[in-house]
Amino acid sequence: MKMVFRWFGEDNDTISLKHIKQIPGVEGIVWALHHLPAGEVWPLEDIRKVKQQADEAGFHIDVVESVNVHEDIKLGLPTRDKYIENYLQTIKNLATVGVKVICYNFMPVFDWIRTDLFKALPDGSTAMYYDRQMLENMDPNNLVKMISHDNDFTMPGWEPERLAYLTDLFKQYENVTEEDLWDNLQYFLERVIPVAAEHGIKMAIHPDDPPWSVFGLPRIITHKENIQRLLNLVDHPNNGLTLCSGSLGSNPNIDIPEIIREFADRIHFAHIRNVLVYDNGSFIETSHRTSDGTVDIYAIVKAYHEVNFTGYVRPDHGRHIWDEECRPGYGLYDRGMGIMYLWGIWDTLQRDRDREEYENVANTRKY
Ligand code: DNO
Repeated sequence: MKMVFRWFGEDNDTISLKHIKQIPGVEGIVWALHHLPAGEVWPLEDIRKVKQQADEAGFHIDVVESVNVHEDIKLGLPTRDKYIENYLQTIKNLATVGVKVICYNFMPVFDWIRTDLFKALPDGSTAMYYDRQMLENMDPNNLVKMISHDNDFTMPGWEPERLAYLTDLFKQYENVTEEDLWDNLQYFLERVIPVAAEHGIKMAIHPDDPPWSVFGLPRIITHKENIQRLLNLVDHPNNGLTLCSGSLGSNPNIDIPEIIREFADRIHFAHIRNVLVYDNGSFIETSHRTSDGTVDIYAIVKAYHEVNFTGYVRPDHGRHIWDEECRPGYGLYDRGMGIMYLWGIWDTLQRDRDREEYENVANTRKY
C-alpha cells in the first residue's frame, strides 16, 4: 500500500507539510483546489503551485480528493454537458502534473453528514457523531446552521455558496429517483472514463456517507450490489472506487473485507477508519483501533494484504485529541496514530508472509 495523507492546502489547514513529513511512511498528499466551486475548470497555474509546494516538501500529488461533480450533472439537466466539458478539461490539466487518481462522489446536495462535529467520547476526546433519530426529524437548514456555527472551516461538501440555494436544490431533486441518479451517473462516466483512461487517470468514486438516503434524497453508492452495478456501468479498469471503510462501516451489515477481495483491481484508493455503531443505528467516529469501534480494521488491512494491494491508502477521520484545534475529523495526532496502527498490522502480516515463503523455500531445498 502507498500511504498518503489529506492536506487541505496552505492557509486552509492547521497542519503543515513539515509535520506530515514526520509521520512514518507517508509518501504523498491528497489534495484539491478547495477554493474553487464545483463545475469550474481547475487552472493549470493553481495546480502547478500545489505541485511545487509538494515537491519542495518531498511528497507526490498522485491523488486528488475531490474533483466535485456539479449538481446539474447529478440532476441530469441540459446544462450538464458544459460542466462535463469542464470536468474533462480539469482531468487533462491534472494529468499534466502526473495525477494518477481522482476521487469524487455522486451524492445529491450534501456530501458526508454528521449531527455533531465535536461529541465527547468517554476518554475525554471529541469526535464526529451521527444521531440517526435526530437526523430523521431534522430540517436540513438547521443542520447547515449547526455545521457552520460549530466550526471555523469551510468543509468539503458544505461550501456556503452551494448551501445558500438549499431550498432550490431540494426542490430540484423532488422528482429525481434513484434510477434517475443511476442514469445520470452513467451519462457522466461514459464521457469521463475514456478521457481519464487516455490521460492515465483512474476515477475512484467515494461511497455515500452514511450509505443510506438522507432527507429523502436518493443515494446509490451504498452497498456491495450497488458497487457492482457502478463498476458495470462502464466496465473499464479506470472506473473504480475509493473504498471508505468508515462510510460503509456505518452499516454493520456490509462485509468490507469481502468487497476488497472481490473488487481488488478496481479499488484505486482506500480510506481506512473506524466507527462505533450503536444498537439504535447512530454512530460515532473512534480511533482506528479495531477494538475501539465496530469496524474490523485488522480484517480490512488483512484483506488488502492478501490481494497484494498496491493502491493509495490514507488514514481517515480521527478524534480530536490532546487539545488540538483542527478541522473536524482531520487532526494530526489521531490520524498519525492511525497510520502507525495500519503499518503495525501490515508489517506484521508481511513479516509472516516473508517467513512462510522463506520456510517453504528452505523445505523444498531439503528434499
Ligand atoms: C469527508 C470525506 C468526503 C470525501 C468526498 C469524496 O471527510 O471523506 O468529503 O472527500 O466524499 O468525494
